[in-house]
Amino acid sequence: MPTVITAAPVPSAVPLPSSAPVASAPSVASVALEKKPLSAAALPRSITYEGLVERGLHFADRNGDNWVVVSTKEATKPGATDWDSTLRSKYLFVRHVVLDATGPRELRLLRDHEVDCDFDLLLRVTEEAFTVTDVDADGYGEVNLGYESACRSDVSPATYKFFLLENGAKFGVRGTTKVPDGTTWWGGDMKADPELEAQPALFAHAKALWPKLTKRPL
Ligand SMILES: [Ca+2]
Repeated sequence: MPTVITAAPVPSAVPLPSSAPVASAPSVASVALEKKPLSAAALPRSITYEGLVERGLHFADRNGDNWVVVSTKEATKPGATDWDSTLRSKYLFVRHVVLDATGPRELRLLRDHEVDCDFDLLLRVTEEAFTVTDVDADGYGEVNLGYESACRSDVSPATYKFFLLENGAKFGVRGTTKVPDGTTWWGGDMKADPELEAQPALFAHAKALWPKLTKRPL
């Protein structure tokens, strides 16, 4: 089973070493989703990112040497009127890069944000969902990424999104978390992208994960 590799947040201004060991490209016939620990300090200098590195993945597949960097950036500004509190914004960046002899080649950049929030701002990647799989056994790793976001002053369901990033393609499920509401439940709806529904193995994987990722304890 793939393991999730987490990096402690560090300021982007911290100099990074020039390179890290590069995994040898596996054969097409036997793709091992080999993972190596990834800390921000282990990121090759050629792989750039915005804001602070929150976590990362490093694995080998049919594309070669894959790096995934999750970073975030936060900002604040004054409210529009005297009685408005400070408005907070948070930006999420997920960059999937293949490193080959000529340098980094970006397969996908996923961006999202929660902006100008004057309540409780939430934009958080689910640690246990951040991993790499190859459930359709095509030799290309699927980066699993789930995160919730909200700007709210109560305990209502948050927006939840789950993506599989595979060889530059993005397959998504969008919906909400499922939260207790007295003796019943509130939220938990999900809608898959048509592109995901067209991929049976990936769709089954995402559907199986969805309730585990989105259901909050009573
Ligand atoms: Ca795959």
